Amino acid sequence: MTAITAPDFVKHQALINWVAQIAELTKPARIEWCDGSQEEYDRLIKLMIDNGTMVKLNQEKHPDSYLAFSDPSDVARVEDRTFICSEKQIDAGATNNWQAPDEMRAILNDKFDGCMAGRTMYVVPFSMGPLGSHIAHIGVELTDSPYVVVSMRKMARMGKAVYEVLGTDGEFVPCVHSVGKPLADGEKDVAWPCNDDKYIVHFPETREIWSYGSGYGGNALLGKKCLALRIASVMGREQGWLAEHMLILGVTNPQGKKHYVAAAFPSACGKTNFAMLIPPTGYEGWKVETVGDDIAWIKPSADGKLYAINPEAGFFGVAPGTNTKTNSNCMSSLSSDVIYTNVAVTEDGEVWWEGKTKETPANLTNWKGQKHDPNSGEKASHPNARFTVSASQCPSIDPDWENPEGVPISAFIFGGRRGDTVPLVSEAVDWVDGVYKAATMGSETTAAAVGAQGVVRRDPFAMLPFAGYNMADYFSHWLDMGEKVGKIAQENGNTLPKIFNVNWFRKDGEGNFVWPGFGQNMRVLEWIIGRCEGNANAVATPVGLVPTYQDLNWTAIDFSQDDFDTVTHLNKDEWIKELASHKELFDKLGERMPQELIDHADKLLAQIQAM
Ligand code: O2Y
Ligand code: MN
Repeated sequence: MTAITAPDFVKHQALINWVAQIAELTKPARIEWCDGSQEEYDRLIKLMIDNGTMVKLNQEKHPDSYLAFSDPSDVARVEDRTFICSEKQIDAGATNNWQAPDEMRAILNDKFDGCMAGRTMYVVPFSMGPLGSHIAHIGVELTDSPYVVVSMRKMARMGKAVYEVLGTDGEFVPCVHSVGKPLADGEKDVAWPCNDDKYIVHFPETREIWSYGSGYGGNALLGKKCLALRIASVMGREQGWLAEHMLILGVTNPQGKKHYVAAAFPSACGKTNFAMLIPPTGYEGWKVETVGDDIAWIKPSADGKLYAINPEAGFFGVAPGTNTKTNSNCMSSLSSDVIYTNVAVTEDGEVWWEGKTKETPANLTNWKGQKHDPNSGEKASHPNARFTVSASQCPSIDPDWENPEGVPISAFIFGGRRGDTVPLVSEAVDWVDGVYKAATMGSETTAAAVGAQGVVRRDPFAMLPFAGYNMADYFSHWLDMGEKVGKIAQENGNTLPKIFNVNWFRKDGEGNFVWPGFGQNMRVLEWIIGRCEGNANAVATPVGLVPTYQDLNWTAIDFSQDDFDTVTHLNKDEWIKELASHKELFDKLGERMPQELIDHADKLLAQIQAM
């Protein structure tokens, strides 16, 4: 093995040996051990501006902010190139791409051999979760992308302090990333190096992540979807906790009583907006605060409560559609120190995206770096254009968002985009019913997704692309947690969080959305909190406990009983079809589907048929 010199602040010999081993394989021109300093960040930003990867934005309008344009072929996560390589295929399950670990290692060895030639290999230590928190975990990403380094500094706790927590023998998840574009001697680099051949690979048993060919988002910032969801979900199952695709928010009522809820939504359901909700007129004295916008790690305490942390330190949010009306807190978060990717830019160096303002500014440069033609029908920013920003800049950030103990969860909320069938809100009658609701979640595809629009795609727990193991086993893990933690909670006079299902997207006969959404979702949140407190009313239906019109607060809104009926009515035929679709999902998930959920489906069908 090539001997390498690590800086004094790295005292972990196994880590140094691993870096040497990966360097021997990938053959970078140099190795840089990142310390997470401002000097390092500024130097890498300058390097990327000089290379043409990024442009500096108007520093008056966007202080310390930059814009990167990716290669047009490298704009989103690549689910069809994402693999869970467990020893046995059944352990990856029906919803994950699988290849035998030995075969995949042979492919990766070939791909990574010399793939960093001519480039710098950066060693990026990061903590998912507050440094030193008992809920946090450490990863080290080796990457040949400076864009990844600067982004990881915003999205995770990155740098020297992580080595202190690691000490001489601390545990870390090894993550290897390459854009897959080696440079020959003297070859000029391109602005956004990447490779058409992409592999996003997870080895759950050895807890390793290997990513090749993409420099974008979830494919390349390996702390996020790869570690904090796919690998962490495996760790959670083994160790008795939950790694979930959930936002976390805190709600305080005018009397000062606070509850935290964790909520899972598939993409294109306004997850970031909900995480940063601003209570509407009529809700003076109420406060909603943000702990996280995407991922929650949830661990039980000794007395059977569930405590959650946001393992991330930043937001990697979708820009299009974000404006001061849809998400004013988010817009304020973007006032400085932001890395934008694939948005459009004005002549004056100001960023723009579809939905930012009503009028499209003149003379835009689009996300491909070309002059935007407003008559072409093409969008100026890519639909998956992103901002990367520290969570600490969010005006609604919760005072406890970095509490190493986490925050206690009172309710889980699961939601999808459904034009029909699914009511505005329903409460599960018990834990099993809640797990069933989450397991059968579905959402209609939108223009932002590949494939047909308006088709219901089942996305259990919003974890379809993120469960690092067999989805049926994942359901069993949730059921087990309910049983084990529920028992401990009961012994200690506590209760498990209640589980709710929401749908902001019901349409009327003309195809119009009826529920106003955004800040008005507060009305549903108030009812949910009321249910947790035991002071809100609900009636039983075949699909759960629901509010009547009188049970929601209609102060300062014109929303009639008829409107309410449109967003809540239950149609027997629609629900019979819905249950048939759940059965299809369960059949697909195969032999490990928990019998408890199959039996629950039968019970629900009988209830619906009796409607
Ligand atoms: O396309 C990407 O690489 C980003 S995907 C993403 C980013 C932030 C939060 N959630 C997601 C997601 O796909 O769920
Ligand atoms: Mn997400």
